[in-house]
Amino acid sequence: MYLNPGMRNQLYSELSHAVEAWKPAELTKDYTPGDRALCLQLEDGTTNSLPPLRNPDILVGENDLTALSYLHEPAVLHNLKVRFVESKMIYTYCGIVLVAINPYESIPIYAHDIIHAYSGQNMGDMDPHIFAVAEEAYKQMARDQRNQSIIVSGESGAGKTVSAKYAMRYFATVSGSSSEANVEERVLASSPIMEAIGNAKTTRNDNSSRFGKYIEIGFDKNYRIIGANMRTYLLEKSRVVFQATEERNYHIFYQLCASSHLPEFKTLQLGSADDFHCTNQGGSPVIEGVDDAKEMCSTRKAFSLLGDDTYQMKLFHILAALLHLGNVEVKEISPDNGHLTVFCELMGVAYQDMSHWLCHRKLKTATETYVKPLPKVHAVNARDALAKHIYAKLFSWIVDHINEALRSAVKQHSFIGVLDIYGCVKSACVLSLQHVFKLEQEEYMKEEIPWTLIDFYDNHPCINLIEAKMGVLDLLDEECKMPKGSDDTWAQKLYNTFLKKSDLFDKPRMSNKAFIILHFADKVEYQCEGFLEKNKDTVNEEQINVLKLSKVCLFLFRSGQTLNLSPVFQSYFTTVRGVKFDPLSRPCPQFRNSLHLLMETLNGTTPHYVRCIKPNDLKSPFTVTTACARNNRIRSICYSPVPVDRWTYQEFFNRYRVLMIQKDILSDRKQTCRNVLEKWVQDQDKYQFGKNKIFFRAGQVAYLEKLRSDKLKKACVRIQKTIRCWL
Ligand code: AOV
Ligand code: MG
Repeated sequence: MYLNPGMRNQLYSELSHAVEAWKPAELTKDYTPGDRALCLQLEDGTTNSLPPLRNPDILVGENDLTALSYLHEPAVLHNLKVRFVESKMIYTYCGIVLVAINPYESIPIYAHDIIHAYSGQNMGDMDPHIFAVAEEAYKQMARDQRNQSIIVSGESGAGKTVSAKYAMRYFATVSGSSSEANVEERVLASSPIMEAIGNAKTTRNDNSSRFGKYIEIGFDKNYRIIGANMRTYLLEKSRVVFQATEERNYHIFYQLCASSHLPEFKTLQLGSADDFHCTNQGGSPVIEGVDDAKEMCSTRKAFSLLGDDTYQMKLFHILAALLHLGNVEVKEISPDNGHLTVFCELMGVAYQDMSHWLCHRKLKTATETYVKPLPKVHAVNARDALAKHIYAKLFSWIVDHINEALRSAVKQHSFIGVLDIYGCVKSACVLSLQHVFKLEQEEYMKEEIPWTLIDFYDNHPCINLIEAKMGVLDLLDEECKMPKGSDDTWAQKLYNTFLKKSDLFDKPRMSNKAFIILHFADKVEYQCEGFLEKNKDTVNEEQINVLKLSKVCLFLFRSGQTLNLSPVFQSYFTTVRGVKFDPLSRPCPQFRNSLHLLMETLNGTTPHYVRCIKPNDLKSPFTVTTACARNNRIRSICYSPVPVDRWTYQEFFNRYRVLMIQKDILSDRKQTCRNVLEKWVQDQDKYQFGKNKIFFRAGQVAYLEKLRSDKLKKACVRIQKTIRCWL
């Protein structure tokens, strides 16, 4: 809780409350320093007691939250509010983590002169900034001869992609290339391309990344930028054929439609995005403040920087073809279906073959092969699966192509990786926490401190329930393979396997087609309907064979990847303390492997963390909605680093000199501090002496501050008296 200064009995504290976030309460008994608890009465008459947790004034507004004696939610919230709302400072440190609050307004702190101001400086000497983190990574790369990574996390719309781009811009600016012309410009050009094909408007973010990206920026032995390489994760393929209300497909489709009048695009036979099923489902084809035609110019410019224009046109052909494919009615395809004709022209495939295989399927038994017409639902699903498959191929082809263009001829000496995930991929979250705790523990070990204060919620049981062998997802895969498997039989298997056996699993009383998973603090009910069909989502191999005969799109299928990339994809909507899983797109073994690879890579680097915070849901500039800022976001900061204060002996000495008398003061600072503390703090468990630092349990700095200010006040009174005597 947070107590306002100056208010005593009429005190509005803020008690945690689910709806209002904080509730008013009154103190029923005066608090005196040293009390272990505050006695409170809420408006409804109930009483409560809480530890006194207000931070001393000198600490409020600090640019490092770990300087707070009490690192709890309201204190963090208050401190961030003071900095963000009152002083318009969006960056604050929390130990080794940079907390970045989305200002939803462009602020003039990213210009070239600011980059140069941060270049070569020490982190502690400058205001917290993404550039300071980037500089730190750059410096440590050279100093420690070690690869670095910047891990950006936070919920959708919090500012991850923006932060990642500024970090990249920092490296491109401070490490201007030597030999190769404009390599830094080309590295930066990868962003507009990836955003055009991998970002879309969602209800939470107008430019939401629908894939995860890890980009390694390569440096030579003089730490000049020489190239880059990226890996992508979890592209949301379903968006290509389906968008929820108010959402859009990938930007590139709207950019193409907005440029359809250009002579070079005439052959694409496009028109308004309203005319295509794949771009009009959300009913909201325009993004406020964005001109898709203009964006197309940037996309094309970026493509041109990274490759030749012929390929660019080929890609646009395929993308336009997908829009036409989405408009093809698959039942009873007539010999002259307009959209299918254009699709076939653009893709360079035979109309006859394509129209046949859009509504038929080849079935193989042990002895014979026969062709069967597809029921309409299956034909629609197969058409959509094809569109998604082509898009995914195109996407990974473009990634490969960019990587090729950014591959350096010069030997790479080291790299800095920037990880920009979407939402918050579960494993990356867990990983980042583990890293933070490891670093904390390392500091204790370095200082030879025996405490283990770390206490954080472990969501492994929940992850296991979903992911482990014979977990929820495995059973889904099994059921998909059963000839008679259905959503209902799957639900039944789940009940048989987990009901009463797992504390985290439950069944709704009134339904046989749903299940409940107890994620941290909240129960989530999942409806089984449609799981199996989505999970199968297989591409019709005959359709792919038709495409492979085409000269236009053969290049997409040349890579070594197997045809049926199991479309079983995933995204994890994660909070640090709980995992919700999205059944429509979930993990395939390949993904799990690539995530392991990512973790291995990250583990080989020195990590730097940026935690982005979305302060409100309305995209209002410099506004914090309390209820919004609570709810895991702030909490995740409070729990990541450990709530312990630490001071070097000299810092402690400087601040609390006033508590010492002449005979306490020795040349040995550590012994001096020991003398003082033994005098003032009885409970020896409240502090620990490390080799270079003192560590305090939460609350001690507040106590010492109180002693200090009392002393100073007394000293003041004495001086005033003395002066009066003189007068
Ligand atoms: P995200 O990457 O975290 O969401 P973005 O980086 O796309 O979020 O940020 C969302 C929007 O917030 C941007 O388009 C900007 O309008 C605004 N914004 C973010 N950071 C800043 C900043 N430093 N200064 C000004 N405006 C900013 V997602 O990708 O949806 O999880 O999947
Ligand atoms: Mg993003």
